[in-house]
Amino acid sequence: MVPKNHPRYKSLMLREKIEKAYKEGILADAGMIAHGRGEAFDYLLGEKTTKPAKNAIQTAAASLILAENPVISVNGNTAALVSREVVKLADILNARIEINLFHSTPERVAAIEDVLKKAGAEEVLGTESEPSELIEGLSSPRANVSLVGIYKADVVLVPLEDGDRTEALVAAGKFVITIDLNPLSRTSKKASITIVDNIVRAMPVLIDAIKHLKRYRVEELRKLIVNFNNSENLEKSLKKIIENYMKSDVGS
Ligand code: PTJ
Repeated sequence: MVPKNHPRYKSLMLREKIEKAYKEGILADAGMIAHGRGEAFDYLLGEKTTKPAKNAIQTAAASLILAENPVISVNGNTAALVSREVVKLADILNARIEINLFHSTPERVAAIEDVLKKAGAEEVLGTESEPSELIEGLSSPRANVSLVGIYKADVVLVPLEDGDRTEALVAAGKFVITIDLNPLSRTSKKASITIVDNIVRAMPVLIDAIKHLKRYRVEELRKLIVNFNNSENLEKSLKKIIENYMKSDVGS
């Protein structure tokens, strides 16, 4: 049990969640490593939602509101950390939730479906019980997507993604939003919008932004999207890391 006054309480609690999810068969083995890499970047970001992240979140919210067929793609780490928020987000957007795994096994798909259903999801796509299609240019099991989910989607939220799939989704004409703590990753560079933040902080902010921006006119939302430049915004995230490092303003 981590004492509440521990300086790294929040981070250690996330580790506990990740460990538990691993033992429950939700997380891939590599999910632990991916989490560790995320922790390192989060440390350098000062474990805060930065200004560029907030900017990306606003734009992501606008894109998701304007989407005709928004889909939230869920992997092991996402299910382990933010299953309730995924369901909340899907509810307010009327979006579909789809499980899509890199290290896919029927057991993991079932365990993740169970977590999402327990979090309140009524429908979970990406299970073996519905028709699937192939996204071109991918050799991993991630190429298999639901016909009524990612295949048909215009906007896809794919947190903690790998570069190949982001690239393939963009090539398939999708508007791809990712959440990735690493501003240097291929996913971050290839996505239409990259939120460089910890998924546990970004999701509640994204949900609030959607609630707020839903009142805006379509033209105002479009303007937010047109004015956003992902490469420039990524550079700002990277600068934040460098600034923190130079000031030794991180760490506890
Ligand atoms: O559940 P599966 O089988 O689909 O596998 C999922 C993982 C995450 C193992 C797989 O997609 C993978 O190997 O991903 P990568 O290539 O390691 O990329 C994961 C990215 O997520 C890295 O750039 C990490 O920095 C980032 N990351 C890790 N934890 C978080 C995060 N970003 C936001 N919030 C986090 N909590």
